[in-house]
Amino acid sequence: MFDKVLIANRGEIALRIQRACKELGIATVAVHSTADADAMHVRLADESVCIGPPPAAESYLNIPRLLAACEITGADAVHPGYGFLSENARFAEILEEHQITFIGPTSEHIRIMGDKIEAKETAKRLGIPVVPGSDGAVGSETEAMKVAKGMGFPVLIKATAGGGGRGMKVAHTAADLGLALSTARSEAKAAFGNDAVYIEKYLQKPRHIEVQVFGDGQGNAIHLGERDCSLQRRHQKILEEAPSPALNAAARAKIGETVAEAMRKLKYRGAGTVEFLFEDGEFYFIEMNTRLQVEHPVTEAITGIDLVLEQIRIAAGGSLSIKQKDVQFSGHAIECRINAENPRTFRPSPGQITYWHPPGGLGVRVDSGVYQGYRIPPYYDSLIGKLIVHGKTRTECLMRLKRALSEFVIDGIETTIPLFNELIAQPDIANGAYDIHWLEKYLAQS
Ligand code: MV4
Repeated sequence: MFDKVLIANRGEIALRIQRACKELGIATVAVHSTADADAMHVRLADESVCIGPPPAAESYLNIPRLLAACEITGADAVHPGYGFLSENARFAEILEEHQITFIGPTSEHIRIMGDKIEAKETAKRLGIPVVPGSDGAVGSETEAMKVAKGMGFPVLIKATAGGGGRGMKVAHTAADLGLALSTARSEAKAAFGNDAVYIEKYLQKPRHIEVQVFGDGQGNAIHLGERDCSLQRRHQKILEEAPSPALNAAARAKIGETVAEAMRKLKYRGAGTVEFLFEDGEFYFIEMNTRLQVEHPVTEAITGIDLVLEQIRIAAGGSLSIKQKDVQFSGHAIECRINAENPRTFRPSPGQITYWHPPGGLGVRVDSGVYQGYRIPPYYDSLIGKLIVHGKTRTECLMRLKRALSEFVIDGIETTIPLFNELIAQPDIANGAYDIHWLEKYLAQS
């Protein structure tokens, strides 16, 4: 087992990782920019290293500085969290070259899944259902038109170097295709330095359902059920839940086992999330995330499994401590992302938290790195905490969520809490009847 883990992240996920390390008796190193010197995880770490000024490029994304922090402190492993360098294959490679363990998948698997065309081809080869579309990248407009007409419009053009909604363009008719193709290509070139694009049939009312997987790197893998992440605004998840209200037990078992078997074949190591669109009872692979996700606590709530403990054990060469038959799903969980933003305009609202009172009670968890008096810096994303609520049923979970939200007091800044009070009162949300467009339609009409 590791002696010392450097946590290459900040905010709530840095504290979350620190908790798992402490439970395993592992010393922790916090790295921080000058803007995060007062962060909770820095205060609670065994050691801390200031790695630079606020800009992420000069701190949390700066590989030489992170490597230097490892060498100064003698850290023998790094946990990247999510975002920042968590899916940077080169970072994983460099750490391994310095005999420092990257707590995550192999750099090869990170690289494969980071290229969306290669990820889709790999998924298809492993038996995972994918969205109908082009066979790899499309070249000329003529080729694109042939593929599009073969599938029928509308179609979606995606950048292979994109992901998470970046570099996508819809072509509703043949007349739109040329412009959509050239725009997608030029935007991909500008954003990612790679203008390769592919085409897919555009699914118009899907849900976004992702399956949590865990592999030990030796050909064993299990799935931990799914999460429904359809409530999104501009590709930012707002609320996530497990299990999905749209799946029955048969669909859940089928997609879970399909994904687990694919990860066994791949010899995947660590935590991973396979993303699907779900429409008319069918699953369609869109992407795989080779990292721990923000919304992992809803899976922890319904399975009782600590995903970060498992990540650390696997990275230290351990085998999976659970077999598929041991995975039991119990109840229902919902996570609300509490952002320091105006609940209507979503304009960031950094500043000092003058009063902080999180909710408690049975089935209520708050993952946050802030505290009363803490000053939220304006440099990073606006997530200040996650409210995760668990109940025996979805109805009980919603009751508890409503109560927990009513208890949550955050003064001094604006937050998205009022939005959640509104949303859980909407019949579609109460009934779980929403797709990926529901929230933006709701916000547009309210
Ligand atoms: C799609 C799609 C419809 N049809 N692909 C958005 C980000 C990335 N995960 C893939 N995304 C989509 N891919 C096809 N063929 C719709 C989306 C999409 C979306 C997907 C999941 C959650 C929210 C979304 C919001 C807009 C578009």
